Amino acid sequence: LPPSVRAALERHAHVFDIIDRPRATWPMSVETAQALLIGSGVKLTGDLLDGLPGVRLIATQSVGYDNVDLAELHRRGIAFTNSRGSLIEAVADISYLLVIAAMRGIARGINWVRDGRWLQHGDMPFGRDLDGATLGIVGLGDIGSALARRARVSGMRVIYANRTPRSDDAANGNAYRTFSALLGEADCVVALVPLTPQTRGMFDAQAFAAMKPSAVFVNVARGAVADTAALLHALEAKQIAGAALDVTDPEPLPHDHPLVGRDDVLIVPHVGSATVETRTRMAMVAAENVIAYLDGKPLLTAVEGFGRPSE
Ligand code: 8YV
Repeated sequence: LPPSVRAALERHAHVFDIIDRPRATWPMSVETAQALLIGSGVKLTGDLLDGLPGVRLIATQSVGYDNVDLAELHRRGIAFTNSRGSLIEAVADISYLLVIAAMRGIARGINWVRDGRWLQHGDMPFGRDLDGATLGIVGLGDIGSALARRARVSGMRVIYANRTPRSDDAANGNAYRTFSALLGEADCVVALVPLTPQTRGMFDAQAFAAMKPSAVFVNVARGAVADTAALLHALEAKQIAGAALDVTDPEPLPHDHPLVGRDDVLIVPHVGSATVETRTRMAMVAAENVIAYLDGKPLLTAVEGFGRPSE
């Protein structure tokens, strides 16, 4: 936790760190803990909660919560909040960066300089214009809308696939498509869906085969919404022209993984929200939820269906 956030929490509560510490070394008093603050790297299972019988609220300093066993929380009547709203612009910036990088072949450019191909061969193969190209966003929520705004500045046309079309299309200029229509039409496909049983592996061999061979794939959602082996195959078979990934499956991705170092893949290590300002804000939203809970006040950002039992 950033020191300012920890200090805010300590004004209201006793704070214990249990992360990465074996259960046997947790302080006895942790059994009386009323709230648990986590990040998306913590696998939250019933087993973990068994050691924290007093916890009535869990606050995650993340938007995604595929790491949390919601059924277990529901069964135990535990309230649950995320940090939505606190990272939209930072993640949209990284998404935009990866869209540009994928379309312009920036991974190849970095390798071209580093391994001497610039000296040896001169120009590298050309990339593609964003201006006039079609951006396909799969999962158009707050982050996707912020990415769409940025993409339009570069002259891109924006189409999107959601479970249901949005009512603000006319105002924003985004056009709804089915998932399969989007795959066949977009020059750049961006994954922005949460990881759920329905979205796990939705970018599979069939999805990549449906994309244009000139199109690129960007993932800023969760690595597991794409089938990693299918992505690698699609790149090797030149079914798609490239990829740029902020998230991978697995994470961390080993440095000798076949996706690493390729000319047609740029990978950054899950840094979408990783700025000083945004990470502090995300932690503060989680802390403010904890404080609201302890003070008996309404939670700020309860996940739907997981408010205080009284709400
Ligand atoms: C962070 C994220 O990596 O919010 C999310 O869902 O994936 C990222 O912002 C992480 O969650 C920090 O805990």
